[in-house]
Amino acid sequence: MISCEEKIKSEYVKQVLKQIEEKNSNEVEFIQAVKEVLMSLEPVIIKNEKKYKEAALLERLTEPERIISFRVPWVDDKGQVRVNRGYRVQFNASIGPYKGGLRFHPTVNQSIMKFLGFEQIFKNALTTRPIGGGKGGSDFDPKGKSDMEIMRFCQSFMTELQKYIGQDVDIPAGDIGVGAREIGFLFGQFRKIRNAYEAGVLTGKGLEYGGSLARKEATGYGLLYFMREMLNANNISLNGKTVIISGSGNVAIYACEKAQKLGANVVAMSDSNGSIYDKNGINVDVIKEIKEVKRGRIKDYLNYIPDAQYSENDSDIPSVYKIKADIVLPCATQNDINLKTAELLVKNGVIAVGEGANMPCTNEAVEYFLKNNVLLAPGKAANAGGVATSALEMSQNSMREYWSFEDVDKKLENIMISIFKQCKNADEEYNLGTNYVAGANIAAFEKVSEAMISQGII
Ligand code: NDP
Ligand code: 2IT
Repeated sequence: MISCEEKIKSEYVKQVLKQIEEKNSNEVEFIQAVKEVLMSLEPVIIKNEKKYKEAALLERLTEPERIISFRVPWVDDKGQVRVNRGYRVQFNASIGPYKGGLRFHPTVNQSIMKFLGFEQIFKNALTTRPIGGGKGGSDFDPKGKSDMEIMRFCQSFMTELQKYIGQDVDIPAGDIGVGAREIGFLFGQFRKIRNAYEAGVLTGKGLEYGGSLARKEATGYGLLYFMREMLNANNISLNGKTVIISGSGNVAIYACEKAQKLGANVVAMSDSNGSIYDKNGINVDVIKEIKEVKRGRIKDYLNYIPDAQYSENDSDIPSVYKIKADIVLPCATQNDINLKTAELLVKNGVIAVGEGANMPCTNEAVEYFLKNNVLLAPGKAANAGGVATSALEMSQNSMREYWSFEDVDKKLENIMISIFKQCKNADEEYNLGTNYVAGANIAAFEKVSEAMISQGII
């Protein structure tokens, strides 16, 4: 296979990529995300190379406006003092205040934060809402911690973070390891320190104190609305298709629920240990009970449905991807599908892949899917329903209103339809050959680059 760099035609893109690799040499995920975007932007960049180069647009786009890194000390249940590292990457606020989730996972580092913040700029631009790109989190591992430990950690994390956020400045939300429980503790601490009820400072809040109906469901539901649009545009129906989903967290659960509502048969889900296969279709209420209530492992599914099968991960191909399916929805974490896994999925006849997670496919896997005519719904577009509904939560907070589930869900569906149209239009305009990955990047870039140029060199 030709290496990615050899295909680059624009001298400007080549030069910027080289600089980024030199300056951030240990940030593997960040370099991966930037490479994927810049390479797919070539048709637009070549057209306007002089203008972008004079404005150092790509250099500015790939350098965060600000990175905050801080100490998070907390006391565990045994009275022992622990220290974690917290981050907030405020990447780009040209079209609205920084907006993006917080991830609590032991793998969190600056490279992961920067790749997520970078992708968020483009995703947020596609939502049609006025939100810029940011991301944050910590290398704190919530697994096995008591509620009191989680609370103390969140309070310490917010004691520092609150200096840098606000409803018109930067609005965090959830991501891996951060759900309603954590957002509640974070909001409580913010409110106490600031002595103000600034509801719009966080999204994904509980319904009792400013949260929005359908935010919990939004990323998974949105993924399926996008998938349905993409399949329909290619004369394929979702109805009756076999689906496998990696992950069993917030995104995976509501992707499963909506896929089933739209007539698909979801036969497998997973966590980081292994996967379950249920030929009769996954019972999503059981998954909710295991993951949302008991915070257990996917293996526990067998306690409820003994006929199902569990497979531990035992190779570099996660076991869930060994199950044959028409549609694959990676909803766990980055780089879950490498080239070897992509080859297996294609061999098994996959028609479409929908990225519920951020960057779940390596660049080689993306290229392989596209070459083999697999319809690929890129995360920046397909999982944008979560942040889009966060923006709807912010609107309700500003208006001091609550909208019904049906109202929010309908708005979400319309946003996802509009996002698919943006990807499709760019694909057609630039003759990309059914490449919604490049389509999404180009559509988002056109908006962000214009905003940045209009606002001068800042
Ligand atoms: P959750 O914490 O609710 O669930 C994460 C799931 O992914 C769990 O099943 C977890 O398994 C699995 N997982 C996490 N890390 C790994 C890993 N290193 N290897 C294997 N499996 C792993 O997170 P979300 O559902 O919120 O997020 C899932 C993905 O979706 C992430 O990529 C996130 O960035 C993205 N996303 C989330 C949005 C949201 O609104 N929440 C919006 C848009 C994108 P285990 O329990 O074993 O760790
Ligand atoms: O990756 C994402 O888009 C999210 N984790 C959701 C961010 C948000 O602000 O709702």
